[in-house]
Amino acid sequence: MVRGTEEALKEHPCYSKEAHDKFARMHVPVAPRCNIQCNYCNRKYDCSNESRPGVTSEVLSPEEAVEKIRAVKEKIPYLSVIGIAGPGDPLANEETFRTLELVSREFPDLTLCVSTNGLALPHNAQRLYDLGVRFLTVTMNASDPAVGEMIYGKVQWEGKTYSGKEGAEMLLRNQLAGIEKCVELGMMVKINIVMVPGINDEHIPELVKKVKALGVYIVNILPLIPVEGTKFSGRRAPTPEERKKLMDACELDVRMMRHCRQCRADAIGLLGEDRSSEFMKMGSCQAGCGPSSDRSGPSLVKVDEKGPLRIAVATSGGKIVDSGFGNAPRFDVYEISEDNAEFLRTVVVDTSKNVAGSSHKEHIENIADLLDDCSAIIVKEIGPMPAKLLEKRGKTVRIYSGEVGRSAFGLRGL
Ligand code: CLF
Ligand code: SF4
Repeated sequence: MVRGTEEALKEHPCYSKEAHDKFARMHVPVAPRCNIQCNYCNRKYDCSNESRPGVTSEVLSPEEAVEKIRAVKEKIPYLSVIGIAGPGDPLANEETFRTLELVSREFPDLTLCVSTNGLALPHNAQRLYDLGVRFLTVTMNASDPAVGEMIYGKVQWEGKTYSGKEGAEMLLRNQLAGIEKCVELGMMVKINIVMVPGINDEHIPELVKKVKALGVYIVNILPLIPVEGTKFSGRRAPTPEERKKLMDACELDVRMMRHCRQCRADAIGLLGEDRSSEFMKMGSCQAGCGPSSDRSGPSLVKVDEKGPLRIAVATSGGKIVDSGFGNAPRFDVYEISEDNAEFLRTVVVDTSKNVAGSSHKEHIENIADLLDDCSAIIVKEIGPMPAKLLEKRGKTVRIYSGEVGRSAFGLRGL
């Protein structure tokens, strides 16, 4: 039985601003294939320190997804939404439908949410509805094919590949027809728009008016994330001021989402706290530094044997272990000896160098260089790539969330 949509709306962290810091969503990455190519998308890079749509550290089968939901639900009782948002297009993957079926059967209390490019939506709207989906997002960046052709590469539809204006026309036509059908069925439709300065920024108000007329519930204008290896890698993201100005103007026509976190395809937790690395598949993290407490667990930092030991802690303010390895703005280095921890220095990291793609790898290597005199690193989370790199360098990694103190260091007593 599907939960009442009104009731579910109040607990949906993306659709309701009031819910965003109280209820969690979990994305299950069961959909690796895509049927179009957006000029800003590159799904090649895979690292849990890289947070943007299209990125995941693992792809799950529908059965694995259900198993993972069981584990997450136990740890996160305020989980309210299961979303399928990639890493490709959910509707281009039959696994999406199998997952929805299994999840709705086992967890009728959870709300189902799907995010799609909309190409296959007219053919699947009824199917999604019948499986219990009431919250649907379409990422739509243009309503004019002349603008659309600058954003999309190829479009694959019914065994043929289209490009240029023809491809954009096909996609936009299906998006509009799909949105109309979903609204008619009574779904809460959200439109995500990627704002690309110089390409669609001036066209967005017209697009918003068009989708508003179709009866969408809310619109979300996201900034372009320029990603290496894509056509738009050299383009700039809009400034926060430019985006705010556009959102303010469009808000006169439609409800505007302003709390989006541009989540990964495997994001888990409240919108502001991604806990996906805590629940990674056993063995997916090469250094064995997976979740902290609910599986076999990371190796604890050993402070005996070889005398003084230097440990780096990922902490933004010095008091709490609150950062991932790749996105930490600062590490505090401690020397541990004879059951004591003595503060040595703070290492400040230039996070502006943390750009998706190969520069991201350089960023990770630079941090490892800065912490080269440390034998162990304590972080809130870490992805497979940095974990492997640290393992190669002989470092011990500990995943820990909580205060920087004796327990974080693995020391006994208070
Ligand atoms: Fe996921 Fe999207 Fe559903 Fe939310 S995300 S499928 S509607 S449950 Fe939310 Fe993440 Fe922004 Fe998406 S913050 S990227 S809007
Ligand atoms: Fe990437 Fe999504 Fe565009 Fe497909 S629809 S190319 S997964 S951004």
